[in-house]
Amino acid sequence: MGIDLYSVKMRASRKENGEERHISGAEKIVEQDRLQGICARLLERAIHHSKGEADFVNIKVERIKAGDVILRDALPVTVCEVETAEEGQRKLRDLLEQSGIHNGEEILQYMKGTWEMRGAMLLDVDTMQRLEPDRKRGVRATYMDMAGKGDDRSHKNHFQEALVLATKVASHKNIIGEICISDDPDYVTGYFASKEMGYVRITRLKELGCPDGGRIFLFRGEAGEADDCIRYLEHQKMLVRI
Ligand code: PML
Repeated sequence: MGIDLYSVKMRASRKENGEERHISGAEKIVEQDRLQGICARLLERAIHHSKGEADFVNIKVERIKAGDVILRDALPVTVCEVETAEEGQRKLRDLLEQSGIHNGEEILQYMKGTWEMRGAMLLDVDTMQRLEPDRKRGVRATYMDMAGKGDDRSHKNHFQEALVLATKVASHKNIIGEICISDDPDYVTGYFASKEMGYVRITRLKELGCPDGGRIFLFRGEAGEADDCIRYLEHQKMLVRI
C-alpha cells in the first residue's frame, strides 16, 4: 500500500464593486506531518498580500495517492538581464520566433486578455483559437509542488513556484511554450518556458507597481487533443526536483 500525500490549495479574494477579485493563490503536495504547518503558512500568506487584504480565503485539503504522482526534473534555467520592459517584450518575441512561433506580436496582444483570469489562457498558436472551456476562469495548472521536504515559508517564492508550474506545463506534448508576467505589482521578472528553450527568466516585463499579469499556454496540435491537454494541466499530479 502506497503512502498517502495531501494536496493543499489556497485561494484568497476580495469583493470589489460586487465582483470577486483574485488576491493570491498557492498550492502544495505534502506528507501528513507537514499538513498543519502548511495550512497555517498559506493562511498567513493569504491575509498579508501586496494586492491588499482578502475577505475570502479558501483552503482545500485533499488526500491523494503517492502512486498517482509523477516525478520530473525541473527545466534548466537561464536568466536574460534587460533594462526596460520594452527590451523584455522584444526578448519574448525573439524567444517565440526561435521556438518556431512566427506570430509572436499577435500572441503578445492576447496577454491583456489574461489580466483578470484566475487561470491561464490556452491558445492554439496556429489557428489563434482560445481553447479554455471557461474564458473567465481560464485553465488552471494545478496539483504540483517541489519534490523533497520543500520550502515551507509563508511568503511566496515566485521563482520556485513558477519553475514547478512551468516544468509541469512544458511536459505536455502539445504545449510548445508558455509566457508569464507576474500579477504581483512588486514583481517585474517574468519568463518564457518550453521543452527546447528551458525556463528563461526575463528580468523586466512590466513597470514596477503595475498589477497586470497572467499566463498563456501555447498549444500546437489537433483540436481533438485539447481535452487531453486540459485534463493533464488540471489533474495530473506532479512533484518537480529543483
Ligand atoms: C507569479 O507571480 O506567480 C509569476 C511569477 C513569475 C516568476 C518569474 C521568475 O522569477 O522566474
